[in-house]
Amino acid sequence: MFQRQKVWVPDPEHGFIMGCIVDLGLDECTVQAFDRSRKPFVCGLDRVYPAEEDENKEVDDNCGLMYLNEATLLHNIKLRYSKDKIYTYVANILIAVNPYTELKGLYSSETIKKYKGKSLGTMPPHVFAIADKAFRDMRVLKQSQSIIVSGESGAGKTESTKYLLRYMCDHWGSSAGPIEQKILDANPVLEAFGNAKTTRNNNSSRFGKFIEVHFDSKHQVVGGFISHYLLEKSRICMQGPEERNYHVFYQLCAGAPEKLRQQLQLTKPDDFHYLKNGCTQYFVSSNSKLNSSQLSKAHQAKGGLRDPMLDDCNDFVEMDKALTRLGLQEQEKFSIYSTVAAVLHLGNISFEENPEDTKGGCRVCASSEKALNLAAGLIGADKEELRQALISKVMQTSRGGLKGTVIMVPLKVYEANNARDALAKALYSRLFDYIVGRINRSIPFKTSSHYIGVLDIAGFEYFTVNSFEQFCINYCNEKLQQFFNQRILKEEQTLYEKEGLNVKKIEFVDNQDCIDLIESRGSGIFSLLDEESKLPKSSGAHFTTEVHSRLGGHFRLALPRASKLRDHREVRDDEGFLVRHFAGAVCYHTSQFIEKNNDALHASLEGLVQESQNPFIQVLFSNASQQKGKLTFISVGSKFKTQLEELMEKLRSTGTNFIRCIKPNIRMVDHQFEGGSILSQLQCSGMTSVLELMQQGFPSRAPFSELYNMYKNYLPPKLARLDARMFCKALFQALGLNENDFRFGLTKVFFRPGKFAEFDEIMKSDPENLANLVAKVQKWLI
Ligand code: AD9
Ligand code: MG
Repeated sequence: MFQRQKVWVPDPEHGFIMGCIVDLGLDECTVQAFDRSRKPFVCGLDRVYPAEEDENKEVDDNCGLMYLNEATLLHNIKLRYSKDKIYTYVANILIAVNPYTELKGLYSSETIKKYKGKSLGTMPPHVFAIADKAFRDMRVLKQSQSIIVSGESGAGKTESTKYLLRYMCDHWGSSAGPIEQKILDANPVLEAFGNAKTTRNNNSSRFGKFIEVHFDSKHQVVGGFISHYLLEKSRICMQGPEERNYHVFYQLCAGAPEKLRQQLQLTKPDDFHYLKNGCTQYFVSSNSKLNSSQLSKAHQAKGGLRDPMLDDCNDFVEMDKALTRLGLQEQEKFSIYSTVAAVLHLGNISFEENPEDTKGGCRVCASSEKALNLAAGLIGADKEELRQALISKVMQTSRGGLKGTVIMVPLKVYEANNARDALAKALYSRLFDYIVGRINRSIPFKTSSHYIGVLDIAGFEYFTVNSFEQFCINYCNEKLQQFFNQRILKEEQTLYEKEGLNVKKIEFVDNQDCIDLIESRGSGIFSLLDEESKLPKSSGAHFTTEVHSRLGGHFRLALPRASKLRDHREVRDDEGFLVRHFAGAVCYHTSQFIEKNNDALHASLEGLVQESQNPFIQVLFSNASQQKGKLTFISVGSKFKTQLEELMEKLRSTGTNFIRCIKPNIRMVDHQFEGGSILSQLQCSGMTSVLELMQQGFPSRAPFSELYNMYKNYLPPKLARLDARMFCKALFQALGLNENDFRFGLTKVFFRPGKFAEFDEIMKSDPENLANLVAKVQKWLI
């Protein structure tokens, strides 16, 4: 069937290249690429796709292509991207390619106005069109809506989310009223505390969020609510090469007023252990609104590096103003900044072996006394108590099942380092929780009728070494993928069947088995991890062995292959496991799973912060119920599982819209399209699996009654008296619409992608046409 026809064949670099088939076998073929420098090569027939006749034709909606497959999808996105058209639909799903450059007018107020109230497909694809659809669906269907934004790091999720919120907030509110402003102000604050420069994204969100904008019955914004997920805690104490800690640390060092910096004893990032492992540069652009002395100080410290996207001085000012607008007084802001400073000073406490201690204990280095003093002061603890809490832990001896006396166990240097880092992480992550909570309290919350929620959460991840963080995020993506499947595929199919549309049944791989492997109560990986964590002598190796012995037969689980886990060393089976995710197999390195899964501080530290003289620190730790001397375990995995279940419940109860963000290249530059990696992103986001159904399906639909109500006023009363179904049939017949473009179900008309919009245009456009139409309908009825 393909002979001499233009086809797309797989290519690791470009995704697909164009060629023609020169020899055809049973399930293989020989292809000659149009690029004649390449020799003919053999390729499996199942990976060869027909190409469009006109290879320069690009369409707003991929469903408008003659051949809808992953190769034409990729090519269409590429053609459009080359013309700065970064948005493309696949039916109602929006694909957004990060332009890495400002596209003129793309998000202007004029553009916002143009999208107001327009059906999806009547205007070029845009995030605004999705926001508008969500809003209209909320109004018409009287149902809350959600917009799920996904993609890999740097793909543009957070930027898209900001545009969606802006559209919702300054679009319908009384021109960015006070509530809308607060919702928008949340962002610079969340980014300061939860974003960091990584090698993949200079402004990478290291947490997930679901932002709800609430509306009243008159569709005015009346409130907002933010839920956050999984702040990356390891970054607080350690960053990879070329990466930074959370922005706020540098913002404070660079942009805080002199007085505040002195009070908190903040100097340049290089002076702090927690900042100097990665990259310590300040980022200051020359257009900063700082006075000259601040600027010159910041410039001295920043080294030669400039980044137009990051400006720590100015960002501090913006973040501080946003906190003020959110209603925080000077004292509360001071408490927040003090906690940030406490983390930095805490990080500067180092330990050394104590030669006087026969049990191998350690002591605080003499050079760290100042840091110890500062940290204790900021935490509101006694310096000596902090010292004791860091270099020893309290334990209860038990004899014959009876609780014995409380004893102090000295810690080794590495244990004291861990204790210090655990305290720093606890302080910072609780501060982050506090800030989100505080933002929520500051956004008013009158009775709301419905909401639109935007989910900005990391997509599927696989690195050279994958740990607990990737395990959690990939688990989350399995759940979201299942939801995507259910919404787009299952529901479509069920509906087609119900409506008797006779559309071929499409199979898709359900990933419930993978989800069960991870989350099943009692036997899932999370449960095994919690079980292990509660053992007196838990270990990563024992946990991994348990996973393999108890879940060994599971199709989705395998032993890691040595080469996959680490590059240069043989790896033992007890160091990890492999999960076959929907988007590919990932090896997890389990050595830190136990530690990362535990949110509890050891008892002496917990006691220290709970009894802090600083009321703010007390508030941060007020919900921790801990008995003195008892080592508890707070499971990060279980908490995330519960949070995720709540999120899924919300998503299930809303109407959903999907935005798939794509990162065009790893260099983070404009106008560079790396086909191979983009194709893999499309596969990971489940886009390619959705194509087959879309191609055959009818994604737009409208109940007869809805069509009737929409158009009855356009036609004479005689016709308007017809029953809704009859009315629609007459209308379609008279219009002479192509039967391939629509189908009549039992209750609805189903349209091929884009056809509903076309139909609507015909109906509403020119009156002369309509008069002809009426005549035709009448004729058809006689
Ligand atoms: V991460 O998972 O949080 O690491 P995101 O959120 O997917 O990631 P982000 O939105 O932060 O990526 O985008 C990365 C960078 O791309 C931004 O800082 C901008 O410099 C750039 N970007 C993204 N979207 C746009 C856009 N629509 N127009 C211009 C953009 N630049
Ligand atoms: Mg982000």
